[in-house]
Amino acid sequence: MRNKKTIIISNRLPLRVERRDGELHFIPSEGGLATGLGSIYQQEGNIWVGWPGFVPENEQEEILTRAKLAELNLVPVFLTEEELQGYYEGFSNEVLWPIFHYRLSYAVYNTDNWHIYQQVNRKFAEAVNEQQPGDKDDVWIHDYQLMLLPQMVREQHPSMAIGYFQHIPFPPDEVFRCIPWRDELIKGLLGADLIAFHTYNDTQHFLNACTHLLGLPIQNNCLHVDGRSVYAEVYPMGIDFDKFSQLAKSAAIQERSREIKNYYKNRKFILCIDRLDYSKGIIERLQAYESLLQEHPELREKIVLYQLVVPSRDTVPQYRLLRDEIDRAVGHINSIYGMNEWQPIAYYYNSFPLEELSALYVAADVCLVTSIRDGMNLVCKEYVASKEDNPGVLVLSELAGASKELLEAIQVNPNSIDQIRQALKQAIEMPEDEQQRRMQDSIEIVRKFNVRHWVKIFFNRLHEIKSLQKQEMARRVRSEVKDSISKAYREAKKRLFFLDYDGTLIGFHKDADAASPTESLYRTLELLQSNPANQIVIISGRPHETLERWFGKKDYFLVAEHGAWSNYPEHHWHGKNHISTRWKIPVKHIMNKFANRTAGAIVEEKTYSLAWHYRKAQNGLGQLRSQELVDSLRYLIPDHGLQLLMGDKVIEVKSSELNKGKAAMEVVAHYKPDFIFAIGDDATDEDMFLELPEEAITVKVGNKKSAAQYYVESQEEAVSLIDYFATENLDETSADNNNAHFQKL
Ligand code: GDG
Repeated sequence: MRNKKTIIISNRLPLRVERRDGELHFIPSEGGLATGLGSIYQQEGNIWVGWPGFVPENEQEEILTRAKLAELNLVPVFLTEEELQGYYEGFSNEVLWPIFHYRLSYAVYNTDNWHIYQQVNRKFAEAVNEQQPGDKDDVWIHDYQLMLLPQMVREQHPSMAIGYFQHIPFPPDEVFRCIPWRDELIKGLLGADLIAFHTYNDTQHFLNACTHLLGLPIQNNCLHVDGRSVYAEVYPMGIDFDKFSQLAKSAAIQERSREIKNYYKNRKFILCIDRLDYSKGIIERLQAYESLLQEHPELREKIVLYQLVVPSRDTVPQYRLLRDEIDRAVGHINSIYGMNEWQPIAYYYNSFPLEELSALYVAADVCLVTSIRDGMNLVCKEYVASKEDNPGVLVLSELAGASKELLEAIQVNPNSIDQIRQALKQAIEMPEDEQQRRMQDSIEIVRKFNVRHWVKIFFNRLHEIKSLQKQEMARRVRSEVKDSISKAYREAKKRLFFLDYDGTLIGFHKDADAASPTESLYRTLELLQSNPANQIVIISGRPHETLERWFGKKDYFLVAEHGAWSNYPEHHWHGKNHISTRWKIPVKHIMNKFANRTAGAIVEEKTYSLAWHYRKAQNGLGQLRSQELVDSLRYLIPDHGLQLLMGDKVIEVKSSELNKGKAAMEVVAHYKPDFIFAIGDDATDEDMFLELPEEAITVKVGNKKSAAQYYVESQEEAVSLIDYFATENLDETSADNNNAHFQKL
């Protein structure tokens, strides 16, 4: 039997390429992601798909490369110069990166680059396909360069477990909206089953984009996409804690750290490590450092700022400009404030071995992270992990994802030079016992939520989601479920069909009056009712006058206003006259007050209920006002024996003596059926699902939490299920022409 396989996909493969003695050598990367996923992709059968970095175009070498990479379980996706330019530099780094880091003015929208981004995502999808994955395999896609890939993989493998993790922030939907291709990007992500981010805010921003831009229904953090439940969740990435902590304790690193300190004459050592990027707030930090030297001349010669900038993306114009700007700022500060024996800033534009990084972390009295925006920021966690045995203070931007976890760091707004300056002063002067206490809390967090833990909980959740989806599939009305319902249908002689109206028989209309029955709906209902063994009950919250207008001439039983009115058995309307309506005065007053504040909201008065509709109100505002309305109404509810219903874009208040459950049971008591079918989409239909006898077949429209046994995905599917029963009549009539049993009915 074929083993289950895990496929990791990211823009870059986790390796470094070195040419020694004329031969290419591939050295696995030591980066956080590579370490965390090492235990997964290095297992036999598993693979990591990505761009290997430079590869000479000559084919012979390409074959050689493939063979060597295969030994490391790595599958290369080779990219041409043009592809790299359009997909990576052009689209990923000149549209997605700036927008996702709130730098709207840096974005360069170029349609050709968008097409190349699509094309390269497709290329990655083909590379995955070449691995001939099975539907039981797991795929984990990483980061913003591959936002379209989840859906591309999904199209080929409908039931595969697909996870996506975004390492950079997700912006508020109003910012995300600026991207001309925003809908396609979200749809691409929604191919995944689990879409994860570093922080709660990123997750909320993504969910808002799904509802505000695509109008997708959402329940907590779950979206329903083509019949599949997709979850957006928070998984803050960790680091390899043990590696950094053990390195920091090793004799060699301790020794190197002492050398560094001595070299800088045991001055207070402030460490900054960043990839060259405008999101890291390097310029702002240098300004804050200058302001510290200006405001506190007594600190001159007593401190040193060690700034390591790792070269990155320097072919993108913004990055080249930034590099020049840093050069100028460092030169300016060193030339103005420096003295013979003292340079205020030690600046390196370079990449160092991990051991050197570790020695710097150990040596640093302060680690200063001032990202203007950062998905997580691993540098600050690496610093914390290196501080088990020696004191240190972390100054951390509140706009880095890590700030949500490292609450004991001194947190600063990176745009405030004053705050950074004050934080630096506080850090430099912090007593050692306070340093230790604060650092200890951070250490515990970084230790526990390390990168292996992150990988483990992500995969556990992905598998859990897959099994939730399977359970949902079992509840979904598909052919097997239909077969078993059909069997019960055929065996019955007296059947009742409870059909909710809005959202079930007819789709959602902004204008409630426009939702009148269509010709085809009339035909379906007529066909169903034409079997003498079938009785339709239209059970709705609508006023009885409306139901009378639409269905008064039919033989259906009609139940209006959640049971306040009904027209059976004699086909004339009677209401529940004993029910008090005194409560309507205060409730109407409150509802009117809110309708006057909310354009598009209206109050509907029915005999025994009041409804506050906000279908036509501004998206989001209607929701907010409806919540305020519910809060204002709450105190009236128990005193007057009322029930408050939160339906689809409507808040309804009615006497609790009335509900669809009680109304349906009255019909059952009168009609005595041997087959009951009930279908509805709303909270009001839940009463019906709960009260009907256990053997009733209850169906919810939409895959939401419900007391119903089954669900159909959409209103259209609801009608086609009813149509299925209606056509069943035809089969039955022809099949049973010779059947005395049915002819009797
Ligand atoms: C993205 C998100 C998110 C740095 N200099 C050297 C070196 N490094 C290593 C650090 C650290 C890594 O590079 C940088 O990670 P960050 O998290 O700080 O930033 P990004 O590269 O922008 O990463 C970020 C991250 O993805 C993970 O999800 O945290 O928000 O932007 O590990 O140690 N490593 C070596 N030499 C150096 O000179 N060997």
